[in-house]
Amino acid sequence: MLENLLSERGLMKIWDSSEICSSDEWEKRRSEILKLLCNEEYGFLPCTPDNLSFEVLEQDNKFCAGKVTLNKVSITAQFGNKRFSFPCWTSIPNGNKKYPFFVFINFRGDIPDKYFPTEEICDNGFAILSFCYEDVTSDDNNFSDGIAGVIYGGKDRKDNDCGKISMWSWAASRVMDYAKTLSNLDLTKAFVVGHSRLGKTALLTGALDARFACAISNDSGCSGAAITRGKRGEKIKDIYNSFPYWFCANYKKYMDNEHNLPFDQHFLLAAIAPRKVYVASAKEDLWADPDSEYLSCVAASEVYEKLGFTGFVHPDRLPNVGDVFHEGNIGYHMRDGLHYLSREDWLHFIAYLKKQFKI
Ligand code: GTR
Repeated sequence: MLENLLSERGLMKIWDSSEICSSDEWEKRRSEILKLLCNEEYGFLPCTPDNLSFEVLEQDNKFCAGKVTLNKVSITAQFGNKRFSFPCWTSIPNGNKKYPFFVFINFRGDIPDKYFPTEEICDNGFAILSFCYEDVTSDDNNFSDGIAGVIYGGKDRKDNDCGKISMWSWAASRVMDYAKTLSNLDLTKAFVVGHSRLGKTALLTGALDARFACAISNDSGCSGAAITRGKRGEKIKDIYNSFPYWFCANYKKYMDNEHNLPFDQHFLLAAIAPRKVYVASAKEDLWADPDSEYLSCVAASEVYEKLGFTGFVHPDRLPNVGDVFHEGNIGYHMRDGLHYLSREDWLHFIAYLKKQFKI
């Protein structure tokens, strides 16, 4: 059944080769895919910093009944004679271990926050490093504030220069740079997470930055996990008209023209392979289109299988509320309710990671 649905939607194969392939061959194909995604959708970051520095600004080592240390840290990037700083918060259990950890791209800087139950995450044996996306650059057409101001400095954006999603993703990788300086984190178990526009950002981060062992997107929808060919709800035209600044200017070529995209969003999921990717949907989030998010997982599975790994383990049907598919390198669940990053979503992410990484 699902094979037919994929071919009705005219989905492209990610990799021509029909046989099991070596990881070197995949890395070559993967870098072509990353170039396509950056050139046509998210844009390239025009420059990289010469130097990074970190400073702990505040510390509370009695957070969560004394079980957790909460630090506020300033991350500073130097670009020639310009500098840019943004705050990040680290919540790390107080035990004597190396903790697996989330890098969480959030809408707000609050700890805890309605989108993340900090204490419960830490009680489950995870640390969490979070930042507020608008501390990096504003969520609007202003390209003169935050990191946007530093990298563009009043210059026009070229058609393949980065939009805001790429900049938020850049910041998530700088948080990972900071994580590398901490002795109580397990760097082999780093997971990037985001919801909605920040779920799109988490997927891009997982694709570009191989230090993340899993990228988790919650309700990321259009230009995130959901395939665009045949998508219901939000389409490229809707998203580009409302949020042109999230993308590079080239993306507008595909408004009402999805079939000419030289890829689809399952390429973004696959670009994370052989590392893991997790897609979470909510039944009533019709603007994101749960079926298209699910079909993207089905289509991305091809790459894991050609590499000789388990891809997406699922029945041959569309998803229902309560489905939890945690067996493969692509994890998935669909919960009841609306567009939201809920406690239930976090508990599924945690269960998947515990199972897959033997935590
Ligand atoms: C919507 C947008 C979606 C989604 C959402 C969000 O307005 O159309 O693609 O990203 O915002 O981030 O909450």
